[in-house]
Amino acid sequence: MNCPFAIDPLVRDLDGETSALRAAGPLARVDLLGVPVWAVTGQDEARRLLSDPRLVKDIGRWREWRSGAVTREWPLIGMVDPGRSMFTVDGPEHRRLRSKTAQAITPRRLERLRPVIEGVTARLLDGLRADGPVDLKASFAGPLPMAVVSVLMGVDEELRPRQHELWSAFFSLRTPQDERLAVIAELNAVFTGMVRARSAEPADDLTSALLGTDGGEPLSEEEVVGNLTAMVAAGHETTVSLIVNAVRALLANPGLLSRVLDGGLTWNAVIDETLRWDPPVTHLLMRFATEDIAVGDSTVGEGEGVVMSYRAIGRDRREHGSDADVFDPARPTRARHTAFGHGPHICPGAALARLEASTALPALFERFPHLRLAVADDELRHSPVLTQNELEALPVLLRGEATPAG
Ligand code: PLO
Repeated sequence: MNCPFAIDPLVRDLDGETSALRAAGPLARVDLLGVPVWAVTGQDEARRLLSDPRLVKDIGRWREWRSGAVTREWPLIGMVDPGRSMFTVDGPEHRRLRSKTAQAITPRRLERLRPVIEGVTARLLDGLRADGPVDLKASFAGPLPMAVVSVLMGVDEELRPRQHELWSAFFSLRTPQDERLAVIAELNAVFTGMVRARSAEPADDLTSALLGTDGGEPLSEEEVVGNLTAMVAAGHETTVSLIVNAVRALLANPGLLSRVLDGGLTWNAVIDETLRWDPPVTHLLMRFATEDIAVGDSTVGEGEGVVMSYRAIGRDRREHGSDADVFDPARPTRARHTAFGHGPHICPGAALARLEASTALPALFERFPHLRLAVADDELRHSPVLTQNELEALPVLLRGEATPAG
């Protein structure tokens, strides 16, 4: 306990770290860039804690924040103190901030976005050059979710390329902290500008709907900016990895891939198993205990911080059996993951993420059935992003061969 396990900000050995965390127990004491916190690695414990109202998002409850041990200089501060939005409040306030967004992205409402997703997918596939290696992350999995969430929220086309740069600087732990604080300020300025434009002239997008007065007490400008920022961050950063990680898992398991292509395994099974085995979110920051909470043999003390270590949670052997480290879309427990969270804050965009992945993946393999990795699987590297499970790149050969095919 004096020398807790340190999470590596450069993510040099994610599988090793996931195993070590799981071995440390369902509640592990870890060092998060110099700050001690609890990492939840057990499925059952995660479900219990995520529906426990004594665990809240308000950073004002954090002992390390109150004591001044954590300040704006801490590299992860943008994840835990990002201002007011549905991501940072609980209880009735949370319901008020979240309801309009959640209602706007129900499966039925999403049908309106399906043609957008199909169109962007087809356009990106058309743009892939089949001769030589292609980075599927940069050229396919990356642009799709950003385009979709931009249409949903109404982010102008011209703003999108800069958004990619800003978010990757925001998440990367190689970004110097003064630069990250400047990035956060720029994002805030961009989204505040967008919200003011929509409030002067509403459009047919969710940002305008969030400004609307129908249904309950209206949201303040800060709240709409917060929700918009949260949606864009969550909507693109995570879905990119869902697609990339699923493609990677299939390319490493050609036998499974053929079963999927023959219809013996569904794409939904692949998507769930990817969410369990290699989820887009490695660690979700952070919740704070408003009083002592006993969990099994441990007690989360009042004021202590709790991180949900979703990648370790998905590998819980009590939930998924002794072969939990194996990628197997046919496993009966594949959907018993909490990669979208659990309880009041459960991902409001889950159905959208699933719709994007279940459109992009079959379309990709239909167009390029001989797709394969251009490097060995163990040469793939993670980005220096502690919270998101993100590969640096996914180099592939679209036609399965090194030389241009005829
Ligand atoms: C990103 C910075 C924003 O200012 C606030 C914000 C809200 C939602 C967060 C997002 C940040 C980071 C990525 C998160 C997202 C919710 C879901 C997504 C954590 C902190 C996940 C699961 O990765």
